[in-house]
Amino acid sequence: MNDVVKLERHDVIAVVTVNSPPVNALSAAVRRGIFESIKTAAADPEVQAIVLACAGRTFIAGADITEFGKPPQSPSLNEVIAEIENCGKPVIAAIHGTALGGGLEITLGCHFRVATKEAKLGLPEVKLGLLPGAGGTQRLPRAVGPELGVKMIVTGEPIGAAEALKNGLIEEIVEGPASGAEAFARKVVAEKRPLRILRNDDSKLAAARADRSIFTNAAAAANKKNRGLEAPLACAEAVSWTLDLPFDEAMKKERESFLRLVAGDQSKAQRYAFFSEREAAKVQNVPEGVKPRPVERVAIIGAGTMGGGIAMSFANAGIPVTLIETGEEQLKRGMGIMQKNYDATAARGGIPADAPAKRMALITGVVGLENVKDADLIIEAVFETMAIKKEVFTALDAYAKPGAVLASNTSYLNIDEIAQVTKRPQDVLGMHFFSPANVMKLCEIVRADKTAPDALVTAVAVARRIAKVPAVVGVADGFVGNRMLAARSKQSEKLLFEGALPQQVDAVVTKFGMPMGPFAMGDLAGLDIGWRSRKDRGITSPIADALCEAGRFGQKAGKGYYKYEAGSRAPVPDPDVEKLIDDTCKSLGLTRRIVSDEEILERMMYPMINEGARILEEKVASRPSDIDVIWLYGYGWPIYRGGPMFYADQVGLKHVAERLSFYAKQANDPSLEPSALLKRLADEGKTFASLAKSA
Ligand code: 3H9
Repeated sequence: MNDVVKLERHDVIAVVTVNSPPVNALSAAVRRGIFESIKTAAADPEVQAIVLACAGRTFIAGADITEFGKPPQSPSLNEVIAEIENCGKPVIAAIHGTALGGGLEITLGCHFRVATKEAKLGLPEVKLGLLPGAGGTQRLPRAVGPELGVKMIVTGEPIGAAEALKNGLIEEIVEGPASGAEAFARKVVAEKRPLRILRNDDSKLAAARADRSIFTNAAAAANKKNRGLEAPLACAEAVSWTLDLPFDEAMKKERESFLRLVAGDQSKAQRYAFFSEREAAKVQNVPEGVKPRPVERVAIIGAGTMGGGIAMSFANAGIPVTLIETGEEQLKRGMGIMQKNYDATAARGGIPADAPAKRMALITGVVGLENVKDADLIIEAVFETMAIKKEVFTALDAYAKPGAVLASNTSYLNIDEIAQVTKRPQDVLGMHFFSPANVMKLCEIVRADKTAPDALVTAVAVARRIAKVPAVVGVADGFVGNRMLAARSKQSEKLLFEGALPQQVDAVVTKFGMPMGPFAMGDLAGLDIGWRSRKDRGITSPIADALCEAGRFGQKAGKGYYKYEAGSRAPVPDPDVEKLIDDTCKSLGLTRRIVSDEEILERMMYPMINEGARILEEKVASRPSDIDVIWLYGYGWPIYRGGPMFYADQVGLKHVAERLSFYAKQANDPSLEPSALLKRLADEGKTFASLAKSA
């Protein structure tokens, strides 16, 4: 039919094959090709059934996201689906890989669906800030019932072939997708099976139409984790129209809702996050064709919270791990915590009942660094002290096999210095995981001075294999994320001296969409850690020090910046803290003032953005989008705000720069002055995004 869609005839069966790598997204050419193929096959008197299949690694993975926001080209996806649905001959979708978004919607216009056993089917539009815009909100609930339908559409999570079969989304599980679908098509023809046209089939809606709570309960359950997001609510509302409105009217409303969301700021931010995440995995400044080294076994040094979490991430991906401790006691403790963690997840239904045993079997706990000898990748996760790190790396140099990648999970320390103690600095880099490491998706991959390109791409590839989002950064104190966080912490502390209270600052930050404010976060991490480190370095921080002197170490002590009821993690504002802040300020001769929420927000965000700009100037990060990825996946930055650099572009760099200058003068703090890069972009009326384009 065209370059990307082929039409063949196998006697009475027409086979339409989409071949548009990498994921067969529904570009205008693909839509046109399918439309014309169906029309041709429907008009061919010899053809009795039509199979729609895909070449390559997957069935259609959705609309072409890069086309959003551009002038629409016909035929629209709805027109393609209508052509299929109304063609009068059985159309069978042959699904393999992932049938997602518009890809699944096309199959819902088909009369039958078959899939291979590893296939996944879903409507993930919500993750891009959208709702399914080609009938998915109306046809999927008709196929699987409104309970599962609303769950799949609101969470965006796909289901596997077995569940799809159980719930009537597919008719059969087949071996080869196209050949299986063809055999199925011959059966349909022989049996003269009536076409199943979902738009006309309300049978699965009857129960929820009679008892609305079936739907509302399922919608509420699916919508639990969506603070601040518009799309999940729009998704649930659209599915509810299956119960209340005629199909065509609901389709009109679905379209309107889709167009509203696709033009909105949230979806723009979420689509930006999707592409930024993929961009981050493309390592810059490595020679073309560099291949990752093979990694079959990993060793992790240290079975503490970080080491254990990292080990679990590998075991979750089926990669065998040697977990190494200095003594039996520590090892037993670490192994016990992982087991408990897995058991709790299985008890919650988060993983299958047999998963804890299977995953623990992949983790071999041993004592002694000499046990790293078989590992292709070694990740050190011991105490954050340079002397200890150096000791460990000296030993790794002695025991690791040639070519093994040696990674440190340090969150601050200089990897160049660590690499120097080995005779193989080309194999040394940082892999900075975020706590809890088995949950948080970010991995900052730190490229040191001498890191070899193939060692670097190995770390990136491994991170992706264990379902982490890698972002390559350079050596710097705190790398990217923690360095920017330090800029924010400095301001949050200052705000207390000037007149704000912890609960006011935290409320502004959480209202913005972050999961926690800086003070609740401090309480969670433990205030004594910073106190000890300040003492070591001869630094004071009068309010934080006074809290620690009063035994207020945070959550673990039941009190910190807040108080905590026994057994509760919920921070409760404490008048004693207010008094402590007041007294400290008085003793320092400081007069407190009313600080507005607007000032708090600007002083929490803009200094961080300024630090991000410095990080770009210094080439510690190579793309603004990498910085955004780091904040999205390591610090819980709200996805609908895209990341700090994206947010700054939305606010306008001129405004950000002006406010920073203002606060620099107000606080007599020259470090708040806009960085050279920020100032230049602001003066030229440009954005951080323009840097990526010019690169
Ligand atoms: C939708 O369908 C709306 C409709 O309801 C209504 C319309 C009216 N478009 O992730 P990978 C690119 S919304 C364009 O690394 P994997 C991706 O950028 C859509 N490009 O591979 C990357 O490019 P590059 C609903 C896309 O194997 C390359 O493909 N669908 C699209 O790890 C490989 O991607 C979704 O939200 C796309 N739709 O994972 C599904 N998808 O190599 C989104 C991918 O230049 N996609 N690319 O960096 C995914 O979830 C994953 O890509 C998938 C493959 C699971 C398919």
